[in-house]
Amino acid sequence: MRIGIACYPTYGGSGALATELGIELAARGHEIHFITYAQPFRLTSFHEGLFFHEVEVPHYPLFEYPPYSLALTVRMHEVARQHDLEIMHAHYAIPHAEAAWVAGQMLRKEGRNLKVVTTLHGTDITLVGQDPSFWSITRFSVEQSDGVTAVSEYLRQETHQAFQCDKLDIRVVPNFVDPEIYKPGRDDCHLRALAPHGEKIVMHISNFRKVKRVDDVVRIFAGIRQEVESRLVFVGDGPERASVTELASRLGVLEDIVFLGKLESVAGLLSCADLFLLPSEQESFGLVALEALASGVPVVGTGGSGLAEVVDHGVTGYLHPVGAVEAMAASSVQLLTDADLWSSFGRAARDAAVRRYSAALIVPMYERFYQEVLEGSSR
Ligand code: GMT
Repeated sequence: MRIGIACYPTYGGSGALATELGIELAARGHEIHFITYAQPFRLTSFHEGLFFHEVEVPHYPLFEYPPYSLALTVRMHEVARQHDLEIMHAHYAIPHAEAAWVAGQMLRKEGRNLKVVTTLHGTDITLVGQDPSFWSITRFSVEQSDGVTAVSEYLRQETHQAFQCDKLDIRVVPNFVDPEIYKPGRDDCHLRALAPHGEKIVMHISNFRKVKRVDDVVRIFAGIRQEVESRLVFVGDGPERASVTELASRLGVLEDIVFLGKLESVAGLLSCADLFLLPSEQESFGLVALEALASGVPVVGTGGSGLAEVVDHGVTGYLHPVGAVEAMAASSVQLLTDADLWSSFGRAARDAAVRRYSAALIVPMYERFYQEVLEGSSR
């Protein structure tokens, strides 16, 4: 198949997933065209059958807000014509689903048929899409898509509720991981640099937005630190970064925290971790938690959203209510101080990630869904 993929190219789970999907599909013989404003951050080497088309937004003094969606639509239209694309796969509804729909309408006028598949990832539905400035266009563009997928059952239900569209057919296609890239093993990890005195390594990776509750990460770590010699490794950056430093200093744990900033690849780091923390307000899925599980690292985080479909409470990690930092700290200490428990959780984590979420299992689900959309049988 000839497939366009529109996604956010910078740090974040939806862009990471979209890029990995493109790479996997190209390896399976499909022709893949990424259409976005920068080289996707996980697209670091040459892959046969995979192309990148940059969206350039012209600046003009009149434009206080340069119209990215328009430039994206025009690029989608151009690329779809030039390469005779059959499918445009929009990852994260805003603005990709709407742009793909308009590009499809432009092509229809020319007698061409471009099918639009939209994958809902998270805050496009649960946060941003519900802002009054975006609600109606998000609902419209999702409903107009020829096929819609969501990364979890939780997100499927949230979409039905948030957009009052419970008749809309949404296929759950979970996120996936490459178990050859994310795997246990500390031979080439950076353990000595991160924990020079053999401390346990607690890790958190995110874009430091409010929804991630990074302050809770620091509070949980402060609880762990009272009981266990440990260091907290933060990967990523974002708006809440300054508040993390301030809180850590107030709680007296700043010296035990390492900030690594934004990194292109985290596989080598994850395998060094003893524990991964994800205490988010809500997660539609929690791709990074899956990457931790695949690396054999148990996860402690919050239940009540999509993370509960990824982490099995009491088997591969522990989930507690949002804000329950003491309970999360206690579960973390339990895991870090009981070597047998930690090993059994680590093995179960790796096993569940490979058995339920390996790329070899999930990518064919997308292929079958594309085929259904092309045959018009998905709706
Ligand atoms: O929705 C977002 O916050 C952005 C998005 C991203 O680009 O990182 O994250 C979402 O998509 C990921 C990939 O499907 C999911 O693993 C994350 O759980 C989800 N984030 C939230 O739901 C907060």
